[in-house]
Amino acid sequence: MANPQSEAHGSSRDREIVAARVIVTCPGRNFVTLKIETRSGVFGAGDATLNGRELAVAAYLEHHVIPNLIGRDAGRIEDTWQFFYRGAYWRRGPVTMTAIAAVDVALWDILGKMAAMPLYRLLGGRSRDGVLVYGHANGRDIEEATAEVGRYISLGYRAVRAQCGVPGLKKPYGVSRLKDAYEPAESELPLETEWSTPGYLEIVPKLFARLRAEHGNEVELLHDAHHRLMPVEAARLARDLEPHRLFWLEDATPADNPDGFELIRRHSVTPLAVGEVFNSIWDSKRLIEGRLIDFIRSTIVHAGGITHVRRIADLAAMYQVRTGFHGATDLSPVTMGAALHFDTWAPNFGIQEYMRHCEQTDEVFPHDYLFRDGRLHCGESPGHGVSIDEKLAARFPYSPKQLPIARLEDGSMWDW
Ligand code: EZ4
Ligand code: CO
Repeated sequence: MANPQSEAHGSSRDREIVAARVIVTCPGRNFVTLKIETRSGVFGAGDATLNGRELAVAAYLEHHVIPNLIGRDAGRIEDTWQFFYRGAYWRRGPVTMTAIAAVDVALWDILGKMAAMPLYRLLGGRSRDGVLVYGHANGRDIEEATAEVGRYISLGYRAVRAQCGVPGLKKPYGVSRLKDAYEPAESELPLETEWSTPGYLEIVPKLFARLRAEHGNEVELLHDAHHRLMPVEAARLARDLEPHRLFWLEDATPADNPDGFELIRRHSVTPLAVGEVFNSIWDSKRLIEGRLIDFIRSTIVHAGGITHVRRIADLAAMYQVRTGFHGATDLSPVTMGAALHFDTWAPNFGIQEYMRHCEQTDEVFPHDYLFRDGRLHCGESPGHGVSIDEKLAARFPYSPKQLPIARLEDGSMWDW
């Protein structure tokens, strides 16, 4: 039995999980949230959103996770993580690891509230004053993308990801129909887009030459190739981009086979980032240990929560690889809140992606983080500082949406 004297913030009876529920809502886009409640009435929230596959995670949580949560001690975060990871027998995979992440983040949130401390303090305290973020500047052509980068700079951003359309392609990746609201999952069945690598390899170096000429060298510039290149093509792009000093080139080639990154490395010193689709430390082990990347993007919601991503960050730190968490709008404000606390602590933090959510989303998920001078700042409220307004959430029913797919001109399926 635990010594009651050491239980300054509640006994194990107070910490007992008495209820947990899944909330699916669509305030501008779909989100899945897990809310856990203890006997003492403390609530914790965890994001469980897997873009385009939301209901698979919701069902996993409802049928296979929640029955196991009831009656457990909310303070046993590590044991609960191990229970759902080892105990399922079927390890890893995006659905399982997103469900585990939702539980883990909700439990860290509860721990923070019980300890009356913001999450970053539980992790070990502040390593920096604010979290460098990058925004998304998209344009149909070089002109438009250049103007968009300028708009971000004038909003105070110090780092901007730039994407532009490829001449001859109808619907290139990353180009929004509405400014500020780039939402790739826009139709019930996947939108079919087309892809052609030669035109892309031609235009991207021109875009960055123009951006440097127009906006100078101070702003950090990033680019996302979205897993569309063969390793040798990625090597060429990385080399062509060297004069423009990118902060990183993201997802240059699919990382299913990490050997591809060795080829890129051999030819270029453009920094490389990968991992937004990873869900486990095992996805990045060879890339990190082989020093084949500079930034690891696996993020809290899709890679097992704070408990697991901390292990990834610690492994990365040993090889001077820094973090650069995925932060698109399909990651809910709950993930953004948790990520900002993590970023505030992590000694090897690099940068945080930040696509602003729409107003409706912000209203459904009240939060205390804020943007100032190119950085995001986590709040000081206990836990991760993000909650869900369930009444408001109920007004936005789930709306099935899938991510687009890409095909080559001859109809072959390609990586979107
Ligand atoms: O396409 O989040 O770097 N950000 C990205 C995103 C992803 C979406 C997928 O759900 O690549 O825009
Ligand atoms: Co990306």
